[in-house]
Amino acid sequence: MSNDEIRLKIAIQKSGRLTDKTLDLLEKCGIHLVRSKDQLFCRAQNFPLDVMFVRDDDIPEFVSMNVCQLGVVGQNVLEEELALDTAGELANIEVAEELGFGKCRLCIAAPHDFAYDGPASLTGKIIATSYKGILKAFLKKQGIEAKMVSMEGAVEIAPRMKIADVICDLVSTGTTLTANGLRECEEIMRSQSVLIRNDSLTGERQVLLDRLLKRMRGTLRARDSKYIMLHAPKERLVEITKALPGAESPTILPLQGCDDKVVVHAVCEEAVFWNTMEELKNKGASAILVLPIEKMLD
Ligand code: PRT
Ligand code: ZN
Repeated sequence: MSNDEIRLKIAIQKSGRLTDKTLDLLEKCGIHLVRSKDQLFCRAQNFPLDVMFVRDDDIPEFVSMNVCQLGVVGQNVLEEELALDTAGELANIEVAEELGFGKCRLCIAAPHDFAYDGPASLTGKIIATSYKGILKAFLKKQGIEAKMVSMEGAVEIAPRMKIADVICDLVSTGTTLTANGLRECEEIMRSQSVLIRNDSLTGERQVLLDRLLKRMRGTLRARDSKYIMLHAPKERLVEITKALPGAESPTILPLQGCDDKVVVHAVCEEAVFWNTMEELKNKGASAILVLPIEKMLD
């Protein structure tokens, strides 16, 4: 391998909620990483990609500085870094793809006895948060004056400790809020993890990114898609194919030894639930098989 081989560098979370899903996505894109536990840098053997393991908060800056051309980070972190970046240094970051995992929402949550009746109820209150940038922009947009207290972790204990009246924090299942006697009052933003890129990629690096993106999109589409096979009576074929969720052009094949039925194969780019299968059966379909799809490439 020559030393001047063009390679891409991607920054991903070293250890946290996004790490396993990001590594899994790379693996499904055919990128094999052999990583020891404390390693901060890893070279993929079968794709010109190097992986840097860092704290998620550092990822936007690394991508902006072209230390890494790519990064995987929650939209919440990206938006927060952008909100704090008054000098516009991060303006060269672009979102290349929404990755669909790490879903959560940034919310205002308050103790049960706090009378919340819209954002105006926050006037003059103290809000504890790790997302001062996003929260400040939200309050400004709503025309509300409130005090913010920065907390880097355990934000949910702030009201009980009398540090703040309410909190602004990430929620996914809501269990943490419930366990701390809080309820969700207002959603400020929805988040999921995204692939970010430096907007100045050109030439061979851009070609590499396009290849990687095609693989990622193929993996992400496959994740949400199913392959359906079934037998359908010819006279109900139109009805049955209409009932297939998110299937554009099914393949229709003859069924050996059976003139009044055909075989239907279709890629459904949506979840296939039991009630869809029951509906298909009620319309006369039989031998219904739903199979997972591993990869897709158009
Ligand atoms: O060390 P490093 O700085 O890299 O990691 P971190 O501690 O800042 O981040 P980490 O690993 O906790 O989260 C990484 C990303 O995962 C976040 O930036 C979000 O994009 C995403 N994510 C998805 C979440 C959650 N869901 C989530 N539930 N991040 C944090 N939480 C926390 C939340 O702050 C609260 O404490 O989980 C608790 C609430 O969870 P529920 O399920 O009880 O509602
Ligand atoms: Zn972090």
